[in-house]
Amino acid sequence: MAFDTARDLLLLIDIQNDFCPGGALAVADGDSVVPVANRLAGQFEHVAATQDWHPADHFSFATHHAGRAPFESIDAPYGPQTLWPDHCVQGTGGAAFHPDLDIGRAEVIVRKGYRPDLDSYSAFFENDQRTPTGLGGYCRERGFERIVMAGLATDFCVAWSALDARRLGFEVTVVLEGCRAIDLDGSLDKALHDMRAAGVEFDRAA
Ligand code: VGL
Ligand code: ZN
Repeated sequence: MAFDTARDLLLLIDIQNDFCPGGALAVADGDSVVPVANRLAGQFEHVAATQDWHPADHFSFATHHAGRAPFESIDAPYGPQTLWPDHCVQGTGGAAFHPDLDIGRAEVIVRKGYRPDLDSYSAFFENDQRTPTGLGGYCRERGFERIVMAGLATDFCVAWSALDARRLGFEVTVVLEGCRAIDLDGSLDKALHDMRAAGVEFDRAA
């Protein structure tokens, strides 16, 4: 991958214990993104990260909805919402970054999904697609033009972040070897298709 260290931001998405093997919403092979993320972090001048950060009893948890099971979909006021096992509860070990993730040089860490009644996959907008997290403004003010992404999960938080970043006018490169998917009912194929259609580029870590 060719870098422009001044205008590129590496954004590491949700590389947290609950999305890794043994976690509450484990993504198959999720921890294999850690060495790739660390290699990338060593190459970029500017690094940022996101952290899924839910209150207990969050709206996206199946346990919040009587009679519902994880991975079912419901109609939320803001559109369809997949229900998940309880995960990434604020301050718990599951919400912590993977212990081997080299996050020390992150210049900003954006937490998302903290509103009790609204989920947030994307690093830029919550799932109503209108409530900003502030990262878009941060990136603009910092003068970043391209956002390079890796993390978990390819078909949810990475894809939604990539699509929103394109919508905001940033160039986006996703490093797929540094991503792993949940892949629910074809969600990975759809995410890859949507990202390609939106002009997201794909590259390998060096
Ligand atoms: C994510 C489902 C629920 C993700 C977060 O990081 O992709 N997926 N919360
Ligand atoms: Zn979540």
